[in-house]
Amino acid sequence: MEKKRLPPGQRIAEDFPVLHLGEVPSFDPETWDFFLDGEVKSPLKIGWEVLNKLPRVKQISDFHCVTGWSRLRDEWEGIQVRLLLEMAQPASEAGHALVYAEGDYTTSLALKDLMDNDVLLALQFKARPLEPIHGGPARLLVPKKYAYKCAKWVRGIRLYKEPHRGFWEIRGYSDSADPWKEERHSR
Ligand SMILES: Nc1nc2c(c(=O)[nH]1)N[C@H]1C(S)=C(S)[C@@H](COP(=O)(O)O)O[C@H]1N2
Ligand SMILES: [Mo]
Repeated sequence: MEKKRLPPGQRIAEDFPVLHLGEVPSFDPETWDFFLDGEVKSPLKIGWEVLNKLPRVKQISDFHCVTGWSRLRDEWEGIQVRLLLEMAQPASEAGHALVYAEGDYTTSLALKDLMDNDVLLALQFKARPLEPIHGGPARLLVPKKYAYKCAKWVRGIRLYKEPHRGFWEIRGYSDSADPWKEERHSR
């Protein structure tokens, strides 16, 4: 039964592995902000307090790391990225995005993929604030892609006319990253 939820070449992780480069960044709610800019009509920069007043959704989602482990049916809560995009109003020429995290981590997504209802700026995991090691205070959740798209410690999104590759996408990992098609490496 669970097999139907498990993409090819993946195994279920009993724990929640912690996987990232560099240090866990510190979080100061006074200075933290989130931007949405580039090819938008109304660039956005919002602080932690304002972000927390936005409506949230809860969802059950799966999480697939390209190295082969998956977590199934976790409860996540956050703000739909779609809502943030609608606030910023993408320009008609905008088709691509880079998601920027603390440090040098970025990940690339097509704008249409970011508009999916299940793409969240996730703030809670299993009804508790997201732990710093898992990307707290805010990480991207893109359930339909390998988890290198789920940038931890997200600080903003920039829209572009042309595609731009993110950190792992430059280093040989697939830009489309569909676990059901095993799009692990770029070709
Ligand atoms: N900022 C940042 N986000 C990141 C990474 C990273 O190195 N830095 N690694 C990615 C990868 S490859 C995976 S599998 C997941 C792991 O998330 P977890 O540590 O919460 O399991 O985070 C993704 N997001
Ligand atoms: Mo990963």
